[in-house]
Amino acid sequence: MIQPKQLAELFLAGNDAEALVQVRRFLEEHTQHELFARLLTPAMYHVGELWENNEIGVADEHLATAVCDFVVSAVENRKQQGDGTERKVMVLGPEGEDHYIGLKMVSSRFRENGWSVKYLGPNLPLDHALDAAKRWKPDAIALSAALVYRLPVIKTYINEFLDLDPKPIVFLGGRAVSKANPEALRNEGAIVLEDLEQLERWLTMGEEPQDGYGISV
Ligand code: B12
Repeated sequence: MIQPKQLAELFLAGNDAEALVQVRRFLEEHTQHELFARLLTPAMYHVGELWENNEIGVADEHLATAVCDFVVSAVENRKQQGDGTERKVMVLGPEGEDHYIGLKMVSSRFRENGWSVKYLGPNLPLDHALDAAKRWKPDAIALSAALVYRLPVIKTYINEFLDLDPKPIVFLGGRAVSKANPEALRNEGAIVLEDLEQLERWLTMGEEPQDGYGISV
């Protein structure tokens, strides 16, 4: 079975065809959640390390991202159109945030768990996010932040979303969350999920997060 670093090499070589072959092979014995958590995320984190150490350049990292993006889309399980009674989630990154592969994975996991998803992508200004939420009235809004200095902006988004009527559940995740002190994020009223594993448990165990896996406030 392919390892994350080997997959990262295929990403960096721009070898989308072989990357997809390997990923489909992995999926013969693993779930989509495992693919995201155990193979694709570590592969991209490895790309990040190579970039940080100047072993690869910006163009290489962009190419790797594009291939990863392609693979995430290619393994998406699109089910039949729902009957309109599914729970609804809006998924987005705040203004200034360019990282979006994690958001796409989160969208996919909601979809596979039967939710109706509007993936609004990264870098969405607050006014537009609020406008979309007022029109669509989602049950939940999932936000992602990759960089710790994004957290003050995220807090503004959370507060504004929680003022909506009807009030959605607001999820916050992303690399910044797993690097930050969760205590600092507690009093914002969002459910802070440190990784896809925690999201999976929330999605499969129902509405009430249990202490110990989610930092629910
Ligand atoms: C690709 C990449 C880019 C691309 C993004 C392209 C894109 N469309 O996404 C580009 C070139 C735009 C970019 C830019 C920058 N980047 Co960048 N980037 C990366 C890289 C290599 C991979 C990102 C990625 O796709 N990861 C894979 C995904 C799946 O991981 P993830 O986002 O963490 O998501 C997972 C979890 O966090 C979680 N999750 C995420 N969101 C949510 C939400 C919810 C609700 C839940 C439940 C879970 C969840 O689930 C996901 C699946 O496991 C990372 C390395 C890394 N460690 O991630 C650096 C990295 C994040 N970038 C970094 C930096 C510094 C930058 C820049 C500031 C560089 C610069 N000087 O311009 C800019 C900032 C841009 C901006 N304004 O946002 C640093 C951050 C370091 C730090 N101190 O925080 C990193 C870590 C690289 C490094 N090692 O130095 N980057």
